[in-house]
Amino acid sequence: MSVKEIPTKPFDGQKPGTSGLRKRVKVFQQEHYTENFVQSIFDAIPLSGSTLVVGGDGRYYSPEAVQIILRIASANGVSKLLIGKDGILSTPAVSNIIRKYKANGGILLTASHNPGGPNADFGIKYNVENGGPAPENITEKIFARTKTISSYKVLEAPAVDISKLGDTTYGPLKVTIIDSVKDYLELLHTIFDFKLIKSFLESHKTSFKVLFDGLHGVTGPYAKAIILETLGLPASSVQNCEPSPDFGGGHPDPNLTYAHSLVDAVEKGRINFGAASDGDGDRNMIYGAGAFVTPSDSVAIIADWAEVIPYFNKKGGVKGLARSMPTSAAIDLVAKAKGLEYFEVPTGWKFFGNLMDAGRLSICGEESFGTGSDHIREKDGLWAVVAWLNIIAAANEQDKSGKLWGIREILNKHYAKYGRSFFSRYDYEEVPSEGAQKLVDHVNGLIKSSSFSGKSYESSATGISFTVAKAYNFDYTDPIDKSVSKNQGQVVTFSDGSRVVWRLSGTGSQGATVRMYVERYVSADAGERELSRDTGEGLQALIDVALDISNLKQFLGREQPTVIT
Ligand code: VG1
Ligand code: CO
Repeated sequence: MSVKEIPTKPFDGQKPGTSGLRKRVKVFQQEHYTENFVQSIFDAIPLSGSTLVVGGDGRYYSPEAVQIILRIASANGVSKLLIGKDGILSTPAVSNIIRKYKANGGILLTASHNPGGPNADFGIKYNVENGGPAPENITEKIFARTKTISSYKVLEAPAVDISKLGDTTYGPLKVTIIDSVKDYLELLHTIFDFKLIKSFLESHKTSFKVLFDGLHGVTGPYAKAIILETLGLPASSVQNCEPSPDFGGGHPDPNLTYAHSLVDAVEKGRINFGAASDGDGDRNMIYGAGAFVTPSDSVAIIADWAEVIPYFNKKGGVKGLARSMPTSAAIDLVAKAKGLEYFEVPTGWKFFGNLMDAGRLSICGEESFGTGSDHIREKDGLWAVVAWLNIIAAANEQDKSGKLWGIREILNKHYAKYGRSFFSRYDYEEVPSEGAQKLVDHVNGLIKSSSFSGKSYESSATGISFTVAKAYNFDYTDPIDKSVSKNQGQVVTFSDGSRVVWRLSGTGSQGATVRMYVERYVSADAGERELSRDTGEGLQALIDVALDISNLKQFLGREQPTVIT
C-alpha cells in the first residue's frame, strides 16, 4: 500500500454554511470535488495522530464518501477512525461518540432534512472535540484552504468493508466499525425515567397511542430500540423506520408540510402522541391528534418541566436556557420565572456549544424543529421525543384525579401560566439570488432610515395596524470567547411587542432561500379563546404587514411561500 499525491485545482463555493457544506450529489460526484474538501479539513486542522468519528444519515453517495475519507485520513496520518456500521450514525449519535470516546472530532455525512438521491443533496460537516459543529473560525480556515488547494493525498488500497463490526487497519490507520445505536441508547438511559414512561404507557395501553415516524431517515433503528424494545410498545408504534438512501423519495423534514405521512396517520388513527425526526436525526416534531407543538413552545415546555427529567437533577439542576434569535421568546419567560440566565444566539447549533462547555446552558432550542440539552453538542430529535413522553408520564403521575394528560393539556397549562407566543415561519426556497439581495438591501434601507421607527402599517385584510418600535441587524458577541458574528438576521419589532425577522438560509444547496419569521405575544390574561386561536389566524395581520414592509412578493417574484411552519 502506498500513499499517492494527486494534483487538483480549487473549486468555487466550498464554503460551509449554517451546518456544513451542502450541495447537490452531482456536485460532490465531480472528480476531485469531495477529495478537495476532505483534504482541506486535514490541511486546516492539525489532525495527524488524531481519532475521528465518521458517519451519517446513510443518504445516497455516503458509502463512496466514507471510502474517500478513509483513503485521505490514512494518507494524512490520522491514527484512528471510528465508523458507524454501513456508515450510519445519526448526528446526535456522532456528537455523543466523539465525547464518550474522547475523539478529536468527527466528519458527518448528511444534508439533514434536504432530500437525498442521485438528483438531490449531500453534505459534509466537521465537528470538533466537544462533539459540536465546528465554530466559524474553523470553518473559515477550511474554506480558505479550499481556495488554494493544489493536491490531496490518498492511500492506494482496496475499499474497507464497513458492514462488519470490529477492528481492522488501513495502512497505518486503525479502523473500528462500531454499532450505530448502542452508545446512543446507553446515553438516553442515563437521562430519562424510562421506568416511569413505561409504566404510564402500559397502564394506558388503549387510551394513549404513540406513533413515531422516521421519514425513512437515520432514526429508524434508534427509534425501534427505544420505542419498541425499551418501552415495549407494539410494532405499529413506528413507521417509515427503514433508512433509505433517498428517504423513500420523500423530504425528510419533520414539519406539517413534509411530514404528512405522520400527520395523516395521527389524524386518521386519533393518535395521542405522534412524533417525527429528520434525515440525520437531530430535528423533531411533536404532534398529537388536534395538538401541534411549535418548536418554540416545545423547548419552553421542556425547560419548564425539567425537574421531572432525572438528568437535570443529577447535574445539580438546570443552569441556563437559550434559543436562536428567530425562535419565539416563550423560553425567555420560563427563564425569568425560574430565575435562570438565558441567551439569544444566532441561528445554528454551533452557537450553543461554548455556553454549554462553560456550564452556563442546559436546555436550548431553535424554531426550526431543533431541541436539545448539554448531554451532547448537537440538537437531538429522539431526545426531545422521549423528553415529551417523560413529561407526559410525570404529569399523569402528579394528577391523582384520573384525568388523562396529553399534549393538548400540557400546552394549555403552559399558555395559562405564561401566555402564548404565536409564531410562524415562511420559507421562500430557491429564489433568485438577486431578488433575495434586493430584499436584504431594501430592509437595510429601512433600518438606516430615521423615519422608519414610529411608522404605522395597516393590514388591509384585517384593519389591524402595527407601529414600528425598533429595527436592527442582529449581531452577536459570544459571551465566552468574545467572537463576533455580524448580520445574523434583520429584525423589526413593534410597539405591541410583536416581531418580524428576515434571514437568508445558510443550508440551501442552490439559489437563495429567504426565511421570514413572525411572532406575536398574547398574555395569559387574554383568556382561553384568544390563547387557543389557530396560529395562522392569530398572525394574519402581522404577516400582511411584514410582507408589505419588506416588499417581499415583488422582490422574490413569489405570491406564496414554499413552506409555512
Ligand atoms: C436551518 C435552520 C437552523 C438549523 C439549520 C441546521 O438553517 O433554520 O435553525 O440550525 O438549518 O439544521 P438555515 O441557515 O437554512 O436557516 V439541520 O437539521 O439541517 O442540521
Ligand atoms: Co438535521
